[in-house]
Amino acid sequence: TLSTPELFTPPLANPVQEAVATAVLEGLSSTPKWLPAWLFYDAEGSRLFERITTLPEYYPTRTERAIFAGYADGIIDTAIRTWQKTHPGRTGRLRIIELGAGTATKTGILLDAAVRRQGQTEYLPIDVSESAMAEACASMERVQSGVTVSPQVANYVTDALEIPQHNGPTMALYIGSSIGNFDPEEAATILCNLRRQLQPGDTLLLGTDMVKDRRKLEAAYNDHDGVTEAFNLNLLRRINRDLRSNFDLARYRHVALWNEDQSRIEMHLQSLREQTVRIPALNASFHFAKGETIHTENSYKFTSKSIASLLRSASYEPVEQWTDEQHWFAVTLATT
Ligand code: AVJ
Repeated sequence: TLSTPELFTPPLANPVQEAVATAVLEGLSSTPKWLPAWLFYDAEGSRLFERITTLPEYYPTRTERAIFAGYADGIIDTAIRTWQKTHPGRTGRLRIIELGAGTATKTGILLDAAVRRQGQTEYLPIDVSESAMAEACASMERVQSGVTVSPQVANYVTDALEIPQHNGPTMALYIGSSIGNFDPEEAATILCNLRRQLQPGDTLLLGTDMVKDRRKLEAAYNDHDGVTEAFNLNLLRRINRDLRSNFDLARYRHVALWNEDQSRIEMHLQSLREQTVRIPALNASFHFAKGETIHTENSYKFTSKSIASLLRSASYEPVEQWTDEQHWFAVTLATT
């Protein structure tokens, strides 16, 4: 329960804090309580996520990287050929754009393949995090000769994308199973918005984590070292900092479970006792019953069928799919 916020709460220092305030007020006023997954990614949260990607239990990152390592040349070739089918006799260099580029550690493999094929390529990473993008650009331009990087700081979920014109094929990357954070309707909306920026014959390369054994899935979100637990709890620390609240992290527990009906891993923070938390920046207090949960993340898992139906619902046509031997992760190329 919420003590009604006053009509005018004092404005916060910056737009990010404003967005945090709006999200936290909405989510913690709801029943059941929830918070959006983008709140994880303050500086500490981004560092913790980078650590998660190296954990033995967290297979998605290394599996997708292995798929890229094995098939990068074929992926680039298929993207170019797909465009050439709708543009007979025309040539033009493939450029690569990336949604939610983050630090873009896997993208280098695809950029290398594009440079091998055509001598040079243009790379347009789009991300909300200015710091992550700066890091990505620095590492990329140093290591990859032949790659011209034109970064854009934008929120591809909330803002309209504006991608410059190009004489040649564009391949848009949406990898790392980032799409998995969104429910099927939101996911279709994001892919539709992207599609409006693409030309006939352009392609989308979509990375998706696949449905598999419950134990394997749950282990990936309940790692032995507690890094995922720290990542989940860090959300409360972030809210404490941005909204001057007093969440006691020791009074919440990390929970991650496979929801088979919804085909998703769910992460929650469970209150270990009855408690009330004051959030000065919202001029509000929130009550927690013992055992009450905040739903902090969904991570949808896919099948070849559900990938195709998501793509078709956003008006794409699947072209080709690459996967690992165990079918743990899939990388799907689709065209407009
Ligand atoms: C970045 C959304 C792909 O869902 O696996 C990792 C985030 N959360 N461990 C995922 C995450 C907990 C990750 N994605």
